[in-house]
Amino acid sequence: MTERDTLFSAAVDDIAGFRFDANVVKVFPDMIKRSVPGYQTIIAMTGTLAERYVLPNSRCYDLGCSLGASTIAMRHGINADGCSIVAIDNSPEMVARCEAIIAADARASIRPASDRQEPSVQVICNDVLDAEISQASMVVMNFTLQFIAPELREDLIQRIYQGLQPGGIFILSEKIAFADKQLNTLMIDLHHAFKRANEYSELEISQKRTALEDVLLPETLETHRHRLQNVGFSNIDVWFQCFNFASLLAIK
Ligand code: GEK
Repeated sequence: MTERDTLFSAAVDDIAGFRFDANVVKVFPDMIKRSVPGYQTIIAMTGTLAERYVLPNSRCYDLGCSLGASTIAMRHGINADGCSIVAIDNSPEMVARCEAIIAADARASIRPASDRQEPSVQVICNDVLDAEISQASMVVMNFTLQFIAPELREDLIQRIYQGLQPGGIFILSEKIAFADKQLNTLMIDLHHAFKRANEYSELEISQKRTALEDVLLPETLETHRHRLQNVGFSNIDVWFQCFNFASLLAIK
């Protein structure tokens, strides 16, 4: 059972930088659904893309897996045999809960013996910057690059590229910024309207914004595109966008 996110509903004197701790884990599914426009669509389509792109005997990666929503979508979508999914997050509290959710999902979705082999799932507590990525046909990084120091991002994307097999797919979902100031303000306002419509108060919206200020560092779509091109991806485009949230796909 997921709890309702009320983490910032009361006034906080000293808003510390946002951390993915036990309190966040408890409310995470509610928080992300009510905060990220299109989250459920992006997760569902991750499964559809897995069905199309994941090759037999390859690995899939969910980088910054949180509670494993993308991992479960991939696991359900994959049709190829002999695949494994590696889900990585550096929050021990997230990883512990993710393991329990993945185990419950496995029990609930046992298929008849004649069906395709169920992909195995390994949940690892690690920094994505230290993760080894190899033999991959699909790498998903949904709303995680935004938390990595900008100067370390290209190196990580380079390693993802190197770890993918030719024809493999990389899904990168992020909160984005806009170079045009007026558009940037408009998109932030529209996002706040989305949060208000999902019953977050003005206080919750403003305190969360402060908590994320130096922690979540969005970049423009142009910056993301250039970085993906620089490391070698050949086919790159946005497949989903709502306000200042977007998902890109890049094919090796
Ligand atoms: C979803 N993808 O539900 N290494 C590993 N994990 C990290 C790092 C890092 N350096 N930095 C942050 N994280 C998920 C949602 S949430 C997005 C991803 C959000 C982890 C962090 O612990 C958290 O679980 C996740 O990245 C970001 O589709 O809450 O906005």
